[in-house]
Amino acid sequence: MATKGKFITLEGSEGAGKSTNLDTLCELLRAHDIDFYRTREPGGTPMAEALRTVMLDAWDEQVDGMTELLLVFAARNQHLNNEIKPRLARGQWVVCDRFTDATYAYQGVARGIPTDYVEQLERWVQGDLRPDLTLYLDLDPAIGKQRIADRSQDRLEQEQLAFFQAVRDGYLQRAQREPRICTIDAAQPLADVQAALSAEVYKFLAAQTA
Ligand code: Z5A
Repeated sequence: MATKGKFITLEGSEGAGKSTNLDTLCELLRAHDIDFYRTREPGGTPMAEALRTVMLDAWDEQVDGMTELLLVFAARNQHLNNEIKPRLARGQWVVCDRFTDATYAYQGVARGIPTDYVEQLERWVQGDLRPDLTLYLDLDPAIGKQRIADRSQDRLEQEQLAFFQAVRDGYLQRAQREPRICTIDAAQPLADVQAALSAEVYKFLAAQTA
């Protein structure tokens, strides 16, 4: 396998089945004897997890989109320096539940923060580090909302349908621009979603050994 670890991210709007399909992805990597580390954003270190709580909690005041943007990049900086970069450097793979494509979709398109601001912070915090592969689970947000209707919802999950439609538009725009993003139809039955995800991962693994 490669000497530098690979960085794989999973994205999708709420109810798309990220948690379920992350398990599938991890099983596939395990079956290929790949040493990997599973983590998530915002979060992934004690301090970044604390920032996640601040970001997702309900507050008795308006939360500005720029505040969200700065919180996610503060958490990301901590996560990158303390966990992600050292692991990749020593050859371990990293599987991350959401990363900067989420920032473009949620804070950029859905909150209306200029893309240029997201790009500047991305350059500043990440340098040239980008995921090697991103699996995006695409789903009509109306279906996603139904799937998670019976669970308690954080501040972002309480947003209206129009917000999640904008999130989806944001992800689809990213997928058009970035060849590393594989879009998977998450409205299919779970077994079909898992098969589609597995096919993309096999293609990626084959390319590493070619
Ligand atoms: N956020 C941000 O704003 N900016 C950023 O830069 C970053 C994040 C990095 C936390 O994310 C929030 O942070 C998120 C974006 C924001 N807020 N929102 N909204 P998170 O990833 O922790 O939150 P989540 O979206 O709620 O994740 P989740 O729970 O892992 O995702 P899920 O897609 O809902 O997954 P699930 O639990 O696997 O699936 C939901 C249900 O659907 C469950 O009952 C499954 O059994 C069912 N399911 C799954 N697949 C299927 C299929 N194919 N058919 C039928 N039913 C299915």
